[in-house]
Amino acid sequence: MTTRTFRIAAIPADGVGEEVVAAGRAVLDALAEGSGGAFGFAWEEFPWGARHYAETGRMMDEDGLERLRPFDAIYFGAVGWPTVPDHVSLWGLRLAICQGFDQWANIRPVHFLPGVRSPLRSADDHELDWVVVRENSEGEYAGLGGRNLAARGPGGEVAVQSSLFTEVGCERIIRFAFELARTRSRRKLSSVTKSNAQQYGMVLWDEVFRRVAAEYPDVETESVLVDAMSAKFVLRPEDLSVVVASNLHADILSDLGSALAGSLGLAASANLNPERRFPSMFEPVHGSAPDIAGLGRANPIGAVGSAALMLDHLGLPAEAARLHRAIAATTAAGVLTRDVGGTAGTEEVTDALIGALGT
Ligand code: GGG
Repeated sequence: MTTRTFRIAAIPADGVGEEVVAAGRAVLDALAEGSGGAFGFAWEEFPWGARHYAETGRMMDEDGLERLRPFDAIYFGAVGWPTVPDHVSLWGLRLAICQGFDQWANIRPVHFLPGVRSPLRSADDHELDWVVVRENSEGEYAGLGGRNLAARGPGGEVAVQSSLFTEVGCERIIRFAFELARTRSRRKLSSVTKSNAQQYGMVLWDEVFRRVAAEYPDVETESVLVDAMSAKFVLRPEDLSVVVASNLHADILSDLGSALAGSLGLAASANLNPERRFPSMFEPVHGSAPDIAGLGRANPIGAVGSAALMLDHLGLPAEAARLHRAIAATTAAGVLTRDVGGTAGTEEVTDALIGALGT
């Protein structure tokens, strides 16, 4: 039998990131062990994050991207800690990797899990099965702008934060979302902007969307303003399939989506460099949750779902499907952390997931 060993860089980073990455690694190693040697993982852990910042003044080493480049994938935890300003920790690590490796497509699936209570499910028996596609390289997160302390005299500081929308950037993410919509049973793509109020970049986005849509007559489309889409998430969830939006809008909508599915702790994500020139990065949507860090209470399902997205990317779709089945079997059996109404700790859920790998 041919053994394929995948080189994975693990970056637990901050807070509950450590607990959920450890959980995900345990589940992936158990999966590999059960494969009879068909595949395996060679892990290298990078101790970057807020602690590293306290010791070195940097969230990651200066040569960090060079060191990550040879890996098949990056498995990430969460970034952010009260001792470091949030914009410093985010730009110093997570965004440095996403932008440095041109991971321009951020995929955030949202769906119900058996046994998990949702504010939507109690209201009606809707099915929830969406993928939020987030433009991950420009938009509101382009890092453009500046502050002028002296602009208007004492107390009159002025700050400018610009968004960047390029035709190439809009087109590649919109095309990516159309291709994804084509693979789904409901072939529908919803594009989200605020182009009535933001008349340059988001109008460009809308124009590109219309132009690309003409090439996909088999995909139903709609353009919706972000405020209306927030309401639609709650009121007409059954009307959505794939949702594509800018960096900021999709960030907010995907948090709303995972809360509607039951908890942010369940949400998985993939930061993809679709051309595969650089490694892609897989991480739960949630942040570092300082309030519960170190208590063994973090929900590992977002991280394990992200591991499933990583398996798909590595060319192991059957193994990815096994992980998804294990997640559903675990929640259906009522082994749930507190954020979804249970009492189990991270380790108990992890053990249940490993036990359910045969399902
Ligand atoms: N695992 C995701 C994470 O650490 N998120 C922290 C955060 O603040 N992210 C902002 C963003 O996704 O733009």
